[in-house]
Amino acid sequence: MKNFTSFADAGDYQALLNKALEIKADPFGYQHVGRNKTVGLIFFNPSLRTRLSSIKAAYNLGAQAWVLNAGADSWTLEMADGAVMNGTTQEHIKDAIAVMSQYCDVLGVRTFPTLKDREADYSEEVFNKIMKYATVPVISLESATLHPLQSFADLITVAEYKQTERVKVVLTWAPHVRALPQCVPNSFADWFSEISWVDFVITHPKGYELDERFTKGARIEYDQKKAFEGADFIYAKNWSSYHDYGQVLSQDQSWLVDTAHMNLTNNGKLMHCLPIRRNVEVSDAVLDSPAALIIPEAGNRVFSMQTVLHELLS
Ligand code: SN0
Repeated sequence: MKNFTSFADAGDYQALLNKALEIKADPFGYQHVGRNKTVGLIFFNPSLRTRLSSIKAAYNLGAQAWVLNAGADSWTLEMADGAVMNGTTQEHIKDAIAVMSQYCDVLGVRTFPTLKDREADYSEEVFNKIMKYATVPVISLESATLHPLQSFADLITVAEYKQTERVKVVLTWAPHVRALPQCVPNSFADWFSEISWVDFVITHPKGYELDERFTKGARIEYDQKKAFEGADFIYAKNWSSYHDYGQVLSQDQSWLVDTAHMNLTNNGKLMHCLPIRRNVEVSDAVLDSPAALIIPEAGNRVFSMQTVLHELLS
């Protein structure tokens, strides 16, 4: 592994998953790998789980971590190549990232989509610029289009809770009050469409089709109730439209995942990456039931990060 930005970087996913389960069973057993190493983390957007689980992962591995909130804590960064910097931006991203690379052995980066310019977002303009200027391995802490550490944590969670050899995993669109990125569902599809022991189904209202580069021919079922039948895992998430880029096309409350929905499943578990708008995306009754895996799922963010750090620092 050279960088970690998508499923493709995971290589042999089953081997990586086994490594994560090994590390989880003995979280402090690999501290020789992180000894005298520094993990840098730069955030261009808010974070709770990613920030804290990354610090905890570094700590478990015997490494140190620092965090920079770009913009808020640093100089205002210029992104445009060749800019005449006589305006409000104070430091060019090329200098900032090259300097930060001097202060760490691996750099985690969070960027977000504009949700306005699909071309800029889906070419990962900002993230790729950072990759170009970094001189240490880069980990995506969520880019404009993907969130691979979340998907890897989701894979760990499904592997831990599955009761049968093969499982049916359903990614369902859920309502929301704002326009959200497609990163989490793109990434979930990028990973779960590839897992040999998963029957993967995506369900959403018409118009919410994701980029086929990530869904890779996965089954789409527009009837949510039909999709839920026999499911072992329900992964709820809102996203804005990819085709009608960044638009909210529906707020249909019948898509809210409630107990009646869960009763259609095979005693299915409910997953969500968090943060969740309770009683908008999923009902309290489901989120507070034994079917909900949201807390252990968030806990696994430590082990997806720790495993990736282990691979990049070994
Ligand atoms: C992020 C998203 O990409 O959907 C979380 C990613 C881990 N969620 C939000 O931005 C939610 C914001 C809100 O207003 O609820």
